[in-house]
Amino acid sequence: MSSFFSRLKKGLSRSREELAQLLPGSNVVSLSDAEWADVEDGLILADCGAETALKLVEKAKKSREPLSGLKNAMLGMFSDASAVNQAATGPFVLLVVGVNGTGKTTTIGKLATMFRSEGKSVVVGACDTFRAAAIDQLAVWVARAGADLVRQHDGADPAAVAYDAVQRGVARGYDVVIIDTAGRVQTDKGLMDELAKVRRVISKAQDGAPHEVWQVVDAGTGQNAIAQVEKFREVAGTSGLIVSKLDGTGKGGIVLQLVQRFSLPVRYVGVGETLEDLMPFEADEFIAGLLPDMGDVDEQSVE
Ligand SMILES: Nc1nc2c(ncn2[C@@H]2O[C@H](COP(=O)(O)OP(=O)(O)O)[C@@H](O)[C@H]2O)c(=O)[nH]1
Ligand SMILES: [Mg+2]
Repeated sequence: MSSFFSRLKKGLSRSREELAQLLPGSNVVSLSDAEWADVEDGLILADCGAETALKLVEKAKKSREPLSGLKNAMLGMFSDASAVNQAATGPFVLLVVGVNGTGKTTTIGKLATMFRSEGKSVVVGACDTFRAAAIDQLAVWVARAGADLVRQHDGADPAAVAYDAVQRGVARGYDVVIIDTAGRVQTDKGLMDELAKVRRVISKAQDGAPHEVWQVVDAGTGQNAIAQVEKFREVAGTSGLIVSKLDGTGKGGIVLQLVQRFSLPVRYVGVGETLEDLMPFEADEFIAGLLPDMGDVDEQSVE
């Protein structure tokens, strides 16, 4: 078992243990309606949301075996992830967006590290210009990753910094440009307009950019994550999700709910605070972390 997977599994342990109480192993061929209702409640407690929980249970009920039925119902919610959109020419430009504190800057450090380990050159634009501390925090991550930074003074226009960063990426032949942005609540119209402007300006600096817009969602946010993705997708054109802090939530059903609602690919998950704690999202690994395996179930029934 990879250490990443074990951290994910540990992070999701609360949901898994609760669901293990409700889902018997392969020796049981059916659950009563009351038992399925308990499973549905368990899924809601795991952050799946009422609508997704109902859909999962309706599908799983048709299966001959409850646990594998639920597993397959979950897998069915993930469409085959489309490939990441690539740049036709020039650098791959990635805009990273999301609410305050979700983990954008940390995730950018992790992504820059990953791209560097693939031998790619990376420049990062510090467009969270509200606080000097935010720029300094990003500078530390970027230096550790071995990437370069484009910054201006604090208070500078974020769109101007984004433009500079993409232009630098094009002019100097970088492979990847990543744009960090200030966190913003999706209901703040002024800041959301500013984000739309950042996006527009990026497209002026390079045709076809940004190639991807990844929204970082904190797994611990609960139901508000839905409203966040809805609004950011509308304003910034979110094209993929990164779910951070899956090491700490104890839950994780929010991932299923987001995927079911928005059909957006989950590209990566964050499982810790260091540069290495980012893993590509794999639906089957994730589900294996969320649901009890036969071993867990058997342990339960032995007790
Ligand atoms: N446990 C855990 N903490 C994380 C993860 N990603 C980010 N954080 C922490 O979340 C906090 C906010 O992160 P930051 O990158 O500054 O968020 P931003 O405001 O979206 O840029 C920091 O304390 C990070 O260390 C993660 O995957 N797991
Ligand atoms: Mg930040």
